[in-house]
Amino acid sequence: MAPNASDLNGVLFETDAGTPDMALPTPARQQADNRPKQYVWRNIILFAYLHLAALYGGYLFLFSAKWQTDIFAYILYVMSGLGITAGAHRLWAHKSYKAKWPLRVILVIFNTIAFQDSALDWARDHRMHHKYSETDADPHNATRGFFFSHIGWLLVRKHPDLKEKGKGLDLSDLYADPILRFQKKYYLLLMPLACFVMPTLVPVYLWGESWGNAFFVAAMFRYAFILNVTWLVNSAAHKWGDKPYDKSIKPSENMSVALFALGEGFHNYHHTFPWDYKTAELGNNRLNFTTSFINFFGKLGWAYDMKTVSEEIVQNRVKRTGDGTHYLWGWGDSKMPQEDINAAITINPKDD
Ligand code: ST9
Ligand code: ZN
Ligand code: ZN
Repeated sequence: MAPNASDLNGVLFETDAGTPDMALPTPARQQADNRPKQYVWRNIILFAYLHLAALYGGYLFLFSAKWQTDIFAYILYVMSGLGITAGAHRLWAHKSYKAKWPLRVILVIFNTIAFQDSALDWARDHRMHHKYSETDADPHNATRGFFFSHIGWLLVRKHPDLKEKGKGLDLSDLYADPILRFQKKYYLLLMPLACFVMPTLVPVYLWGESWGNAFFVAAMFRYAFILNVTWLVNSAAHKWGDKPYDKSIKPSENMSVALFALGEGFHNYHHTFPWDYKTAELGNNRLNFTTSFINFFGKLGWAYDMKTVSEEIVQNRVKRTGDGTHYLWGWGDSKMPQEDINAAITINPKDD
């Protein structure tokens, strides 16, 4: 079944929007059926092992590893995180900006270190997550609960609705990129090298770390940590937080998640305006390292055509569908408390 306006449950690109303030013409619905789950025991066993190994790695991180190994694990976390946020998410899934090939190569390397499957498959699932948000065709449908949207969805077969509706997704832009095709074609070779082998070899050979510390800290602990941070966007940020932009959907503004997810926790904004390269409203850049990263490459000319949403559209949307938690629009806003007005310092005051 091809996607059409009547079965969409969320916008993905501007072209999906049907109102002047960029919403769907029909209200979003939340839905999950009671179909029995088909467990995938291979994944259950592998994820159980990963998390046990990561707990041990966390202990070694604190009490045994060399400081160089800890810093290296942190650098890998940021690099692989950017491969997801700036790469798979904002560039490939949402087309919210464009990148010249050297930046795409950097991002695809970072993305392979993250091992969240090929960027092509990641973007395919993520496009479904936005278009059919919180229905059976959403891979990590949050209406199935915290556990399912966090990790449970990777432990069972996908819902037939997802596979059916997914046939209508347009992925031609992604398949047109030879860099993405190369990553997908050689994924089973490149991914183990980037996510497990390289992170283990570097500490052992460059600063004499033990094999155990290198593997459990820089590979297993770092990998499981970033996976869980990513999954928190699907679970926690679809459950807890304010909804200043659209109160009819589950995605919420979750600052704690944004802090760890390199700026990806402003999820009510993101589901309302998914094509905005900042995934957050202007002013939230303090927690948005990914936006600073893209802006840096923007200055070099490697990132370009960054899309964002005008303040007027955001303001109209906040007024129409927000839950009233949006911060003040500026000086003189009717919600501004009198004590803040009294306490404000005015430089060079002049009555006019
Ligand atoms: C991982 C991914 O963890 C995490 C993604 C999280 C996304 C978060 C988004 C949040 C916003 C961004 C914030 C980023 C923050 C980052 C912070 C960083 C500091 N459309 O999948 P299969 C069809 S991965 C269309 O095998 P099963 C298709 O025909 C972890 N069609 O389904 C396909 O065949 P093919 C490591 C679709 O058999 C066929 O179905 N990876 C779609 O039900 C079979 O597909 C793993 O652990 C679609 N969307 O198995 C692997 N999907 O592919 C986990 C499927 O040939 N995955 N089709 O075209 C699996 O093992 C399996 O997918 C499964 C389902 C068991 C879950
Ligand atoms: Zn979401
Ligand atoms: Zn998204």
